[in-house]
Amino acid sequence: MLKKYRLLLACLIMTLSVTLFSCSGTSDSNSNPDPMIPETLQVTVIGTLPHDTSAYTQGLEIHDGILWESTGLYGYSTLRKLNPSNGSILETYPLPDTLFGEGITIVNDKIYQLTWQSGLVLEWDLQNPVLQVSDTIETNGWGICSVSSSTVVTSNGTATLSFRDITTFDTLQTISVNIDGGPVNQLNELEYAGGYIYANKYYSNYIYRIDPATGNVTALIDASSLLGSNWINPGVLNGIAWDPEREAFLLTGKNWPTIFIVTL
Ligand SMILES: [Ca+2]
Repeated sequence: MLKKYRLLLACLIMTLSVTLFSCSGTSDSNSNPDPMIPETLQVTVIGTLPHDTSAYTQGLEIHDGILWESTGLYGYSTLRKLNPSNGSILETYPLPDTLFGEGITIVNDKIYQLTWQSGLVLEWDLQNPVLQVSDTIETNGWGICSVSSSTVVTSNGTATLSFRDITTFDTLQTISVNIDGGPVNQLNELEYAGGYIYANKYYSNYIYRIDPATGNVTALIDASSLLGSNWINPGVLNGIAWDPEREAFLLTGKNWPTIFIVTL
């Protein structure tokens, strides 16, 4: 008889626990939805281009029907001119062995290329690319994009983006990129399209869509589906270029075999 009561008691406790747990779960999922948490967008691949697996991609940009790429590492850094129709390399412009290439952007027929730790901003004439030093910056160079004919935005591996005057590279203002108030660190390659700054976070397969006025992340773009499971040592996603003709993004990464043409 005692056994029977014990069994009954155990059943009652279990039923009560399940009910409480269930109520608690329901309550959590229905209360306090946070409107500040941005939506997550998936990428849809609409085409691919081959990509040089020796390219340690640091920046990607399309300008007047040409795809430009910056590659990094000491002794291997380059500026490259690519055919956006088939991915072929049209020209390669090597950097001195002492410089580590980073992001690029094109403004007023000049290609601006950041370098990692030298503080030097490199400038190339678009029609006849010859290396010159344009300016210096006071921080590491990671990513760069242009938001107007007079202003570029740079990243340096933190959550801060700096808006700079194109003629001096002096900082005009900074924004702190955040999701619901929390900083998004290690911002790297940048792209400006449709009024938003797009940035990828180092070692992440997410691209962040950022409101340039506030630094708020308005959407997360999940690019993890692009990584091939059979790739040998795939590097991180680090190339974002908006293609106005295709109305699509070109995405690639360090030493990836493929440039993906994607819509969101
Ligand atoms: Ca870019």
